[in-house]
Amino acid sequence: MEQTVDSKLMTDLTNKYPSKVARKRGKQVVVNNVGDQGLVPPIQANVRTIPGIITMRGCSYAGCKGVVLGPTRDILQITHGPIGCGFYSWLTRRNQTRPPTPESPNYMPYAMSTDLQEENIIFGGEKKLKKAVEEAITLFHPRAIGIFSTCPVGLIGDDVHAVAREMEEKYPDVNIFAFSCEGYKGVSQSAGHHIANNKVFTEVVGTGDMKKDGKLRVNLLGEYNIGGDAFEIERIFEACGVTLHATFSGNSSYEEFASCHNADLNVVMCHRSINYMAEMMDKKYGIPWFKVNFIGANATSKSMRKIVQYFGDQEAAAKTEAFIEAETAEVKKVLDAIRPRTEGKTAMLFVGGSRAHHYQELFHELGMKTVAAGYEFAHRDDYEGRKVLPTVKVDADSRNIEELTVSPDPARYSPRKSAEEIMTLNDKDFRMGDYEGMMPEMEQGTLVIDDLNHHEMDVLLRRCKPDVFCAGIKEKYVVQKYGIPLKQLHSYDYSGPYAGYRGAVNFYREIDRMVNSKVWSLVAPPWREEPQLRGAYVAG
Ligand code: CFM
Repeated sequence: MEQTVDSKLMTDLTNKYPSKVARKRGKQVVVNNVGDQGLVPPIQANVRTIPGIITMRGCSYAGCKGVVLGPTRDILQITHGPIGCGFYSWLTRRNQTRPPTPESPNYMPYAMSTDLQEENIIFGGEKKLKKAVEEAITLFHPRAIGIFSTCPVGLIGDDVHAVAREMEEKYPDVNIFAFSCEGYKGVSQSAGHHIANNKVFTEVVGTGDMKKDGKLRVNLLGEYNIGGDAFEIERIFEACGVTLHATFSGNSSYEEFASCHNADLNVVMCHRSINYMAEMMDKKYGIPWFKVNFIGANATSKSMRKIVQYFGDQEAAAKTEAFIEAETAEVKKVLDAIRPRTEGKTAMLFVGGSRAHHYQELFHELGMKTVAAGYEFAHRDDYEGRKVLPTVKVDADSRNIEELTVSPDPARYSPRKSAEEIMTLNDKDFRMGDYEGMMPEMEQGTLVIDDLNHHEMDVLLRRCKPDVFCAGIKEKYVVQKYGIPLKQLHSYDYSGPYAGYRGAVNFYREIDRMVNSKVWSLVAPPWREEPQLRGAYVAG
């Protein structure tokens, strides 16, 4: 494929649109150019999708219930809404969990919903919600219940928070809280992340007192155990002598959330979905954070080294080095065999709000070039780095989501590192409380597109013919009909893990199979023969 983005491609992407739409989309399509201090061209992000365009995005309910809270096993989650919302958020994301004992509560295999009907839309659904809460308590005796609002709940005005309060008064042993995460609340699922962070922070964090053993206690933020990623990361932490106190929220429990203020460091994997929590915990408890990435063998080693160096613990540092040496030797064996077959091939990644960046590491290890990438719903800081935060425009849609004012906890605020210690760490390139974004790490002249849509994807595939396209289930079969393999980077195509060392090996093997299979050249898309589908409508 042509490596440089020619101006013709840039025009082709938007020339089918009415001029106003083309102008708007033009601000979300950028040719990368990394200047001094990682400065990159601005990209428009986190704005409404233009009506009529087929976006890849999801909704606020999905971001709150599905993404942030979904992977927690013992907060009983009730979807207040029509059955479809609950059904389609029922484990389709492939987040896994492993309860400590077979008797430990695990509500994840269930889809609990109030199943709102027309009658409830007309006369209100609060009574039904109360009944659902009572039924859930009688059946499961949970410690906590989360209620999640869907679009119609907001439209008819059910007060889910009043219901939560009333039910908590009746059942004081159960922590009951509700999320106003109606699907339409923001421009994408990103709004749901923020709503989830706020509620978990005010209703759960700091309410427990469990403290796990170990000298190096860390919370892992923004890791959701898709395809078993968290299990691999847990294996690595343990081998390096690091205690994983709480994960938000892969393989997590309510008690871990409630007592996460007892850890001494927060590391952030998915910046987009959970940066709010990291910032709020720093302000309230004095726990600093930095960005990590466990996608890619090199990135995993780098992240583990940073974690043990933060604590300055010699014993853990030695353990970590020995572990990294042994693991990377295993990874190298596989990579050496595969890389000659993948070297020089091209990839495009259009996923969510962090994976389009993280997975470039794995392609880099395979010697493949990421020629185009973009997020569905990330904000400018995820593209350009947090340094642009002061210049990010706050529009009406963002203002809709509450920004909590957080101050130091009078009893429990205790800065884990002094200002001087933070400075020393930053001198060693720790970038405390920072994220440099995706674009500064991408090559010059590569293409970055925010909120890619179906039409633009079509143009990219026809014009550039990448060796592999990474996106989700909505894109998968269209791309494959073009004769281009698609790797699902949301659900991992029934596979995984891809995190850590073992995950990297899984990924290398699968990409090798995909980009070297002859089967794709045999695919004849239906539209090659018949570009327009014809049908007849018979009335009566
Ligand atoms: Fe974070 Fe995620 Fe992602 Fe995300 Fe998601 Fe996901 Fe994703 Mo799908 S939290 S932003 S809202 S890394 S569900 S585990 S794969 S779009 S790139």
